[in-house]
Amino acid sequence: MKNILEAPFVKEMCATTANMYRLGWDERNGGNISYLLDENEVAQYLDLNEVIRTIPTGFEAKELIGRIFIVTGTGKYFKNVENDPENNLGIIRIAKDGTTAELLWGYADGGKFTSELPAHLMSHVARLSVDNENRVIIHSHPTNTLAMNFVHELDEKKFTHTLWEMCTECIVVFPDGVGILPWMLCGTNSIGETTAAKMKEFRLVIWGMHGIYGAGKSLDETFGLIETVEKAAQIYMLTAHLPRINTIKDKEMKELAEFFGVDYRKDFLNL
Ligand code: 2HA
Ligand code: ZN
Repeated sequence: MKNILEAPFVKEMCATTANMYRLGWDERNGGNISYLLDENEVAQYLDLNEVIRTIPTGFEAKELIGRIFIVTGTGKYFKNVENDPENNLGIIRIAKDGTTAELLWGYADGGKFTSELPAHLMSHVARLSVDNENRVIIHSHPTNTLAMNFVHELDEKKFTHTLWEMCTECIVVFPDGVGILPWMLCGTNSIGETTAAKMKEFRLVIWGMHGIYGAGKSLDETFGLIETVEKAAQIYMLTAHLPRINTIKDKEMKELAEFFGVDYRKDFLNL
């Protein structure tokens, strides 16, 4: 059996959480990540018949029975993952009943998965229904994206349009735009269901005045999506109070989307 601490998926979780912490997006226990793993890959590092303990999830995820995820721990700090993965991360498998998580590794101090597991697992189900290669869900509190929530209308078309206008590459990176939920109580099945419903249409979903959810095929791709939104939001926050002299025009955004061959939200442009 290979050393789990050397597994690429553990190292990637360490690198991603460390990057996000240093970018200032994940203060204290803010943010959480879940990453769907390949069973055969995990079997090189862990005995899949050895369940350390079982933890109820509080909801049913029939579509994910038998699936294995690495997930950040509840109450844990992104700041600490890199130096202590075994306490701050866990590898869980959704048991045959669909409502129990079987712990295969991690949460060594008796902890458990993030309180946002409902939003994560329901989002995995939603994304997998439209893209069977989706593996990652990331939740984070990126500073400028959050700041923008307080000064910009929380309307999906208007918010996406503003972000697209801020960086030339935005419409190419997230042509599907950004979904938005109003402020809601977090950590509940209800916000999980609402997030997942949006995730059928968008890979990025803003939780009003809280943070953002991103979905993708890999940690890199999902991180990159959030990073691009955050960069656009930063440009917006640096310029929103200044007279706008130049702007990327809607016909230029259309030109970009067509040149790069992306399927973009045409109804989010004003042409
Ligand atoms: O896990 O970010 O939304 C901490 C959070 C909850
Ligand atoms: Zn949060």
